[in-house]
Amino acid sequence: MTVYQSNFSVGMDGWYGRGDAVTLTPGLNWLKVEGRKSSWHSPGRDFDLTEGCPYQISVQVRQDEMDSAEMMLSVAHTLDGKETYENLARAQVKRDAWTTLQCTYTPGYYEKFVLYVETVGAPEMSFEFRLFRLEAPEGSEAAQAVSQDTGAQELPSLKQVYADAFDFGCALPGYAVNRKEVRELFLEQFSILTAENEMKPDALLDVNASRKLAQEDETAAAVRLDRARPLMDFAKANGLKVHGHVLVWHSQTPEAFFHEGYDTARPLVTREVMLGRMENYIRGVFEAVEEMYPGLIVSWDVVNEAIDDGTNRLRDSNWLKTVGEDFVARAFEYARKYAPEGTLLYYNDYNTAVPGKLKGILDLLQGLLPEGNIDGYGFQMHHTVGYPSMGLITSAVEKVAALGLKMRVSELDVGIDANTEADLRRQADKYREIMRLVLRFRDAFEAVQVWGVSDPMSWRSGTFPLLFDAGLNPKPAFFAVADPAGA
Ligand code: 9MR
Repeated sequence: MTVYQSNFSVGMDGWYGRGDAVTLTPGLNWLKVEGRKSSWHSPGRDFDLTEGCPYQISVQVRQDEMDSAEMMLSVAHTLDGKETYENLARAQVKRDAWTTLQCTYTPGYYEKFVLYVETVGAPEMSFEFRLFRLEAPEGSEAAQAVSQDTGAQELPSLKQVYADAFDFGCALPGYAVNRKEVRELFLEQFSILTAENEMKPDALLDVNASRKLAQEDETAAAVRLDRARPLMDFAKANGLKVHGHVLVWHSQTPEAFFHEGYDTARPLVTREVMLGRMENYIRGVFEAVEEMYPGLIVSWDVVNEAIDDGTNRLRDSNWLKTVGEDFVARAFEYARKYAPEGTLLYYNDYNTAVPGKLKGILDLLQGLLPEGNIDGYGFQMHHTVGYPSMGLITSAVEKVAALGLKMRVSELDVGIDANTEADLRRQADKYREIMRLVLRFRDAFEAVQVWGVSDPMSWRSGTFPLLFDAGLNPKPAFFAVADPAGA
């Protein structure tokens, strides 16, 4: 477990300059080390380390003065008033590239320990460091000692930051449940989970079983939960809420669903048959979930992305072809009929901030209101730092809010061009502005969900769009979301 972590979002956290003129200045989430005159001049911090405990220590360092500089993580320990030193880890640090120094260190008996970061040569080089982390084995004496100590700088928890306003959640793919560090981070930060792919029709519809049943009854639709189960089990075991995604969608839905005998070589089924299949599928999903996970799913995306980006009317899809224009209304009718009481039913879409598309979405929502089966609208918000502008996003939220529907941000991510400090700052600013907007409408918003835990896990990993980096370290965007009122 992590027994100490510096994220430097709040001050110096006990770090000080070793060497007369050494200064430490806080940056975005790092400390800058300047004024060095000797290779041992360094940032250091006193640690109360337990003898014999195998600590994992890591820190990230960066410099922009040399093509490459060798840097070290070291310890100064004192016994009977005498200070001695050990170099624990070293690495070549290339210009402008955050580089990790890491080691396992098992302290001997000493009265005092100072961990510090120094250079090999390069006595006057300035550098930056961040994410100094100390881990001790679960259950060890050191882990217990430090967990009672308030010295460790905990990361803020997003679900706690927003607890009074709405749920803060995240999409998770099934494979990630096997990663302990992802599970731990998820539980620390998020209160609601969405299966990234495992509850879509191509995961839940059992085509082979449906094909067999269709020999007797063309309207049959068989459902299986196997792909969703690891995620649902994880949520259930840990008291997370689940948001269901998605019942009716043009994409990630087996083509066979729409054909006679579930056979893609045969024609599309009639409206009556497709309505029967839609009802049986929706009923089947609610029944299967209620049987195994009663009360776990608090809300569903009933229909996803029905509006076309070009025409701003219903997109051409198998649903439109078989059922016709009222397929959205029928989906909500059936969802309401079979959903456990209190389940919130959403229409979910992207590009809401694009004025033409917004008009199409508002028309669709307005048409659904009289039947009373829709509870809310989900804004996907797959954005970039440059687009759409906050003005467009604000206007979209205001217009949907005016319909009196509940709202949620269902799939938030903000892409950048490159993983540079400048872009990371702009990304943090955009996230912060979005959270400020959502807070303005906090009475109507039920949840905000980011679409993935860390950048490499994102569906658009090339744009580094999420709150945690490849090492699951919090990015500037994380701290912005955790402190929306900040500067
Ligand atoms: O993140 C999902 C990715 O893993 C899938 O390959 C992709 C396939 O369509 O779907 C992604 O999730 C989408 C979500 O279901 C609906 N809104 C857009 C999301 C990003 O494409």
